[in-house]
Amino acid sequence: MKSILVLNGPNLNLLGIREPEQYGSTTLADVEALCIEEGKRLGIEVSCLQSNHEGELVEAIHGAREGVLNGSCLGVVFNAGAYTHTSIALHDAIKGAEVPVIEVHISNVHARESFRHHSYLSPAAAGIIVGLGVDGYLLGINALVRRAGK
Ligand code: CA2
Repeated sequence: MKSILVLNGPNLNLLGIREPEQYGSTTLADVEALCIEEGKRLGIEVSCLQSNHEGELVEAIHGAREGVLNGSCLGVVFNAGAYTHTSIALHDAIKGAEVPVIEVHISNVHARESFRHHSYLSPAAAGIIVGLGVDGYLLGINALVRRAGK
């Protein structure tokens, strides 16, 4: 069975617990369960990881490389949180590992503070989904599946 990694960055463990007006009331555990369910529907094994540490996120991207190279992994659905706007290390990891990444943001970052308008990840991403709430993760999973079928 093919696999997809759903990767979440800093503070996304607070999803559904704080700032529901910005990010909704769905918790990270809910999001992960929805992603696993969507994977089952599509015949894909979805694994999920959240980390508040940049280096762990870099290593998770590196870890997906082997599966992508041998065809068992379709890629990564990645919400890097605030590291989106700061991390050259994550840009380099995505480029270096040659892993297809769908960048996801729950909120419409372009309708928010200007410091959220720039993403270091977008130039390295296979695609970007912004502002569609937690549905963005499910759309990202579907995008990786459809992309692999081309
Ligand atoms: O909209 C998104 O998905 C973001 O990636 C979320 C990040 C933010 O820094 C990006 O600019 C956009 C923040 C994730 C933190 O999530 C929280 C959830 C509840 C309470 C506090 C933070």
